[in-house]
Amino acid sequence: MQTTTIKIKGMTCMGCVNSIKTVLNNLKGVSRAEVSLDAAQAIVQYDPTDISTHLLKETIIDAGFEVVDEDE
Ligand SMILES: [Cu+2]
Repeated sequence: MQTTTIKIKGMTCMGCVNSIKTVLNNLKGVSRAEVSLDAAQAIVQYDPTDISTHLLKETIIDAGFEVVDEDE
């Protein structure tokens, strides 16, 4: 299990937080996703054999938000 922090742009309310939380938690390989509006980030615990950070980010983008890309 690994943990990654993903910086997110575009969240404005708890509805945004909850929708990102839901899509992340529904992904196979994600064991836990915590999303913070104040910190503008998601902290995701995932199994790298099932899912990549790339797909995690893609999922957030597909949900209508922006990911601030940092070097990994
Ligand atoms: Cu919102």
